[in-house]
Amino acid sequence: MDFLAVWTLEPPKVKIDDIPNFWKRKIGTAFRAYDRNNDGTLCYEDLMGIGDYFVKTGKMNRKHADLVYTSLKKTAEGTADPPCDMVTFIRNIYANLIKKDKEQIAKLNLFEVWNIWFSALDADDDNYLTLDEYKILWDGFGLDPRFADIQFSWMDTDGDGKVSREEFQDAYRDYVTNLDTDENNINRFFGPLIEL
Ligand SMILES: [Ca+2]
Ligand SMILES: [Ca+2]
Repeated sequence: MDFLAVWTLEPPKVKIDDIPNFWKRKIGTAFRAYDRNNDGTLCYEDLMGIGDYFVKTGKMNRKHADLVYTSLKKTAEGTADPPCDMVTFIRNIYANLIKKDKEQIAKLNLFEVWNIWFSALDADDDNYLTLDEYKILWDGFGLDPRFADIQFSWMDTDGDGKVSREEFQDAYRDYVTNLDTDENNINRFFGPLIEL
């Protein structure tokens, strides 16, 4: 299961206005990246459309492209029907993240998806992402390429010029679970933040 799929769990009640704005922008930005056809709702076709792009552009061999589909299908688990709008998406993720039993959330293995993504992007299978390997993700999600290297450097916490599996997953975990409202938090896992 993907962290973002927690929106499908029965959420405790929470008002959208009570959610920190900075965090809302982060999750809204993730929503926008997944909403491939840009119609304001997230559905199964959006997710598969992302997978198709990776295959179509020929930037991945079959084995790695299959990993992309595996990952996207996990994100889609339970999210295909009905299509989800952005506000529902943000509110339900927040409600489940903040209010639900932490142990229950921990059991869901919510970061597995980005472990698979890492394998998909690691073209030479050396267990590290170079900037070029990483840029495939930005291209596939249609993110502004000008900021890819900034995010890459931010994730490379040990400064060895490569992003390890741990560094990659830590960046995702921080992005979705860090409620810090400090605008200086520059983790941009899904590209520049949208305004809400
Ligand atoms: Ca590599
Ligand atoms: Ca590194």
